[in-house]
Amino acid sequence: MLKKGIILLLSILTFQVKADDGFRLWLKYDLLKNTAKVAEYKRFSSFVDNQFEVNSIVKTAAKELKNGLNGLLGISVSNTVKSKGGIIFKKDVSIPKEGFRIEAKNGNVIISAQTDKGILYGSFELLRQIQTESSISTINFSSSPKIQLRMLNHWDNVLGTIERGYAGSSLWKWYELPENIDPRYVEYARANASIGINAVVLNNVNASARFLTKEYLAKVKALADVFRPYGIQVFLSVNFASPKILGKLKNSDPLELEVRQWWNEKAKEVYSFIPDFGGFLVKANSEGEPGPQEFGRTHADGANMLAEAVKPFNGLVIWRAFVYGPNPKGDRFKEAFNEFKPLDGQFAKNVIVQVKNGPIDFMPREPFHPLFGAMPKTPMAMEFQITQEYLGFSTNLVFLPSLFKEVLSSDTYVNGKGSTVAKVVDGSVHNYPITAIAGVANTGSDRNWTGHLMSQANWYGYGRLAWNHEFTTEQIAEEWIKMTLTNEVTAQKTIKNILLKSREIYVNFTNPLGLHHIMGQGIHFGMEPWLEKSARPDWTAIYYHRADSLGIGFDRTANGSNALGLYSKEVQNLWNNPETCDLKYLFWFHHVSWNQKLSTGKNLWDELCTRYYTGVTEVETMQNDWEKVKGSVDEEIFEDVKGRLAAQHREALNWRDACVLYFQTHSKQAIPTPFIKPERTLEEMKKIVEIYQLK
Ligand code: GCW
Repeated sequence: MLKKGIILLLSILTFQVKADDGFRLWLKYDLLKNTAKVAEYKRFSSFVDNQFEVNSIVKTAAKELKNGLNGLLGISVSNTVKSKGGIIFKKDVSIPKEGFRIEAKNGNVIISAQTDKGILYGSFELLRQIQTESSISTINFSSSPKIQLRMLNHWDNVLGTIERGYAGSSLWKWYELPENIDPRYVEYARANASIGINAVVLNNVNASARFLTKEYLAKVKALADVFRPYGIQVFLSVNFASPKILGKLKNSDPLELEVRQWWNEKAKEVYSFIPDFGGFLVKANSEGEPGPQEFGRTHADGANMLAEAVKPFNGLVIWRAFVYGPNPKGDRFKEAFNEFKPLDGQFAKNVIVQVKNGPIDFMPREPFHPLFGAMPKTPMAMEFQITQEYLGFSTNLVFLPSLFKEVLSSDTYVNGKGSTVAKVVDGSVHNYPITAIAGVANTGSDRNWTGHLMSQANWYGYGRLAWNHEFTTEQIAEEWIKMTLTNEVTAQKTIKNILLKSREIYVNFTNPLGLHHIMGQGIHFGMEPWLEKSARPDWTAIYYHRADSLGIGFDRTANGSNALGLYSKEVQNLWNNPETCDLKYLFWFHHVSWNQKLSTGKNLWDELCTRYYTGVTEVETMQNDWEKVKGSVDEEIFEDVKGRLAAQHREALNWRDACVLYFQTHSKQAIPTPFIKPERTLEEMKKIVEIYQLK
């Protein structure tokens, strides 16, 4: 009996030690196996001495360090200060706000900063150095964020659903708040703080006015109180029609006195709940959301009204530029530019315009949005999407830092060579006084937060790039893998290789050569290149790919819509000749004949097929590579990723077969050798998509 009990107990214990459900993200703090390193780290970890001011953020830092070191080194870090062998927090006003320096000196490690947030980020950095087994005996480096506001935007709704969320439901339990504080809120805040995220927008940009009621403000306050010690400021998305909906005013015209007064009062109320509230994020006159244009006013009129309301409290207004109208003859690519560019200089000082990375909508690949660099007098925030709306939900492994980095390092040439998008966003090109970057979150109630465990790397990588856009994708992948998956070097290399190739693989089997917006209607999953009719012309696929008997692609040169003309001359020169245009962007800018010979040596049709077919075999390679790490990563994680890769393979086959068969109806050419023509027919592929569309 006793023996049986012991065996049971042992098996429970072993199970708990071994199984990893991904909940702890990259902050695992498991005992390090490298004994030499542990010995080195222990020399610096016997106590934490706070020579900084005591406040809740610094307390958080000390607590995190102690917990982390206890776990990683298997020691107990004490409060008793000695002269040597500890970690010391020190004030240094010469360090940029939120930045830090970590330095080994006189047998201690000193974390210096100007602000409490700097101490917090420095502490997480020291833990990262230890988690990734770097040397700290001679450590000496400084780091500070290049962008001031590093935000996560949640598209979470009042009823607990998440628009475009693929990892369960909302983390925010509105009905339980403010009384019940889910411990998970703290875990969420820790994860964000560890990568330098300092602001979150709690709710969907398709915003319910309910968030501005007293009842909800009390709930928002409860969350803000949890996040504050982690250096995270809270923002809300607001519904522009709130004065009418909540205030029962006759309209929400931003130039009406009573509307302005309503917002002023509302802002006062919000700040009475949350004194350090960040401000409002607004989606207006976009996809049916209300906005100032309903009253003949401009985006600037709308933004400035809100800016006036939050100004007394140092609040900000973040106004989105994601606008486009249903014009069958127009080009959606140009619309945000045409609406916003003329408003440059008209926005109040505390307004930031938030622009999606590309001109259409978070596609697997887009050229950078032409508004970056075009509004020197208006701070432009970057909006990335971390949740994989157009990138295969949480069944596809796609390492998004590759996409983010591609956009950030694109050169706008607005102030000469080197005026990259990153430098526009971080303010160095136009000296913006406020700088911001946002990522639409991929978090949800799933135990592992992001559905696909590998998508944790996208949350992590977004934060790291928001901190410093000069980090390389290699470095980010390495750090994340070491902290999250394994300390075995061969496995680390294999996984890194998978991550770094994954985005291009996804592009290959879905949207090669600059195809875009050919995904399943509404759901945005799977493929629907044949889509001809939708509620709006610019929601169809044919509007974008323009395939016909002659060729394929959207002519955006001066012969076509001339969207290319929105970029600086140097960028135009890069892309305006179909013979020399980077193949990545070919169909973004050119209608190219099926028989056109490309730089790859193949004709266009053959190249298109080659991309779709290789995309699928590359997914197979990812699957085979993943098999090699069996035994080096946790079993539960291994199996889960393996299963999702298999699902991805099925989807890649669907994309390939559907797209080559459909485009073949235009090209009228055979599938080139050595590829074998799909076993399924186009009609069969259409049925699969029809099923995706069933409600
Ligand atoms: O691409 C679209 C999404 C919508 C989203 C919108 C936006 C929040 O399909 O779900 O709405 O973008 O960014 O406003």
